[in-house]
Amino acid sequence: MRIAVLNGPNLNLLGVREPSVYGATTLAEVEAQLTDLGRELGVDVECVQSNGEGALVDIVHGLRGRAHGAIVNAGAYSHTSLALRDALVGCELPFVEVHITNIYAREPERRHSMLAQSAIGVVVGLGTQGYGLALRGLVLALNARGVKT
Ligand code: CA2
Repeated sequence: MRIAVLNGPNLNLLGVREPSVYGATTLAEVEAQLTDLGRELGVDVECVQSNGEGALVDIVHGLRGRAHGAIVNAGAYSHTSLALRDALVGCELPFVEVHITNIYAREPERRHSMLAQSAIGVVVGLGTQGYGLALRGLVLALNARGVKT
């Protein structure tokens, strides 16, 4: 099983800026932890970050038929990007949406996700640990759909 981990705009700043909001763990550390967890679970993990909406759409297109599922933190595009939802749905890529912060406890413009209605599940507000929880949940959900690890 191959799982993609997609991070959107500004998440390359994780652990570098605003640690009081997003924590002190860097994106490279999160990706390394997910790769290790993937090994433990018997799945290949491929991590990508982009600041561009179109670039994220292109990345999803490139995953069609290659990845069985994805973990997606689309950053601020989560709240605006119908294009990204269309790509995920159009490429038939099952995904779990992740937010490091509890978007429902933040400003009104962050309280709606364009992606959530098409996600298998959503993990919010648990910090960067949420990525690992999402990976475990996604693998279980894909196993239940008959995808072998
Ligand atoms: O809570 C999340 O994971 C978010 O997706 C993070 C996005 C934000 O726009 C969403 O509303 C919620 C922002 C990512 C910015 O990441 C930074 C990390 C460190 C320093 C500055 C920005």
